[in-house]
Amino acid sequence: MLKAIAGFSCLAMSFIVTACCTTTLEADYRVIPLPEKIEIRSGSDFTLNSSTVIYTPDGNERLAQTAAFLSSYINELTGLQPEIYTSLPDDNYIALGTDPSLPMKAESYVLDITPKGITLTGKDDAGVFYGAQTLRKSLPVSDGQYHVSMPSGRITDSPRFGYRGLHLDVARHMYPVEFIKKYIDLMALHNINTLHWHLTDDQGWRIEIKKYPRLAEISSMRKETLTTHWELPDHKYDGTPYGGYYTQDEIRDIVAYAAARHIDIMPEIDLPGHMLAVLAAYPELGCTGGPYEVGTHWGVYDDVLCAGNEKSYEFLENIFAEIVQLFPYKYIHLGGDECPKVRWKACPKCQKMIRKHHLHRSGHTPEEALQAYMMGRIGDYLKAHGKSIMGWDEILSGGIKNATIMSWRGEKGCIEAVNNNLPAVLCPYSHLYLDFAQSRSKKEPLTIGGYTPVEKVYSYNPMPAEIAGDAAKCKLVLGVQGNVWTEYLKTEKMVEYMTIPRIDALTELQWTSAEKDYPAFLKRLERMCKIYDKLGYHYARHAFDPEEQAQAHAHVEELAKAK
Ligand code: TNX
Repeated sequence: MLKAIAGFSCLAMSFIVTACCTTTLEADYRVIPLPEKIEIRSGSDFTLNSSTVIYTPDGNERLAQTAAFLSSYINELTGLQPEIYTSLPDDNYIALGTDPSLPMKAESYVLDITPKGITLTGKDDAGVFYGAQTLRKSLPVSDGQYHVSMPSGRITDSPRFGYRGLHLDVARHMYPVEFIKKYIDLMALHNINTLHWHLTDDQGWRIEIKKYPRLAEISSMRKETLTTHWELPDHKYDGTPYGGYYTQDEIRDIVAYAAARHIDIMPEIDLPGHMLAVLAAYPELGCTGGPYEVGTHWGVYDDVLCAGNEKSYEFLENIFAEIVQLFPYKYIHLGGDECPKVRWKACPKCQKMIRKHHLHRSGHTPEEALQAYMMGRIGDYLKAHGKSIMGWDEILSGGIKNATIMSWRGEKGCIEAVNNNLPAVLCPYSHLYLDFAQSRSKKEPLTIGGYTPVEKVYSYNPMPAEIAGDAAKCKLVLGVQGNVWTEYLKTEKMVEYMTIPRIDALTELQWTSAEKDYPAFLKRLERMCKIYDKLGYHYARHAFDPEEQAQAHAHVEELAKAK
């Protein structure tokens, strides 16, 4: 008996000790991307504790979803798990709501923090989602369960650009569905709203197309992969077949997963170059008829889709008939990059097509005009299906109309596009190719080359000086994107290592309008890294290494001087 009482009292004691010792840590609203305006009021804080609830109005499914996300975000970091209510309690709440009349841009939000509760008002549902991301990132990170003291005040925030993209190449290397979702989660954490999904290339076709089963059977598999750098002599191959593809069910699942997180997926079917994998399965679509094999090394191949053969157009239209069903986003990316013209020059069918459509009198080289003709025809097909097209900046050279230009070879493409009244997205390889090396150290894993440390990404000014003074032209710059090409990124860990934390600098370019302050950014980044640790993301730490910092800084200064 005595023993039992002792046992009981001991248990009770430890409970009280735990309860009274729940630590309270302080939130910090200076997150990444930095909100537009943070005003702190003096006086008492709001305390996030085990009785805090999230209120979401009954009947709004999108907000209910964000409420569920927010509750799980809070749980991941603090161990607390706020319940979700559809009636507003008197106090200790985080209340979600929208107000379309807020005099702010789409995707904006206001957070009002008082001792009684937090009110998160979005201009729209997406705004509420971004407000929830800000709350999440403002939480301190520690072990075990803890309460959070949230300073009273007001946060007013809107994105600088409407198009905030991150790209992923799954053709050179591919990753399981679970990883694509983890990548989407990473994007959500950074307020990035568009996944540019590069699904096809010379080295692999990664999407099931019911009408053309050989794409999955043949085009998705390569016999081996280059293991050395493509520009160095003495190429070595691993001798191991590599491949795979996403089924249409998997694609639908991923699209829905992204949509729940306010992320659109823009599929890219790269054409008419970078299509060797297709030719391996359907050699009649190439100018020479083959034989062809799926690419095993990186770079640019001369064999491209024959643009003089009506069958190529029929093939593309059939492919896109399935693509438009799978991806609800308004844009389809048609590639258009790096398409050598040697085969077309020697191909009677291509030459005949050029003459038939008077492309030799277009003012462009006949073969460039032929590419523009092909992209234009597919573009018209897509337009008839309610889509708009995007393409790499090469498509400007044949005189394309009605396309959004992705400017990757510097800013020239963007400038030319907006001067011709075409919208553009900036992703110059000089600053926004996240497959480039982040350090010059010999200890780095093999990469494609270049040198793009975090500070360099951060230093990029995402508005070309040539058009900055012209408001109408600036408006045509829809946004900014970071590209993750995966020739050398064999594993999921490598993708994370290359993407994080450069994604943090990227999101500041996309979202934040404030003056740059790299040292302050680094402090905020340190806190983000704690979140990465907790969520199990692998990331690069060069930005915190004094030697790397000095090299990166010198490089950025040099570039600024050279300008
Ligand atoms: C250029 S960017 C390419 C890709 C490569 C990348 C490597 C573009 C439109 N084409 O095919 O993977 O460089 O950085």
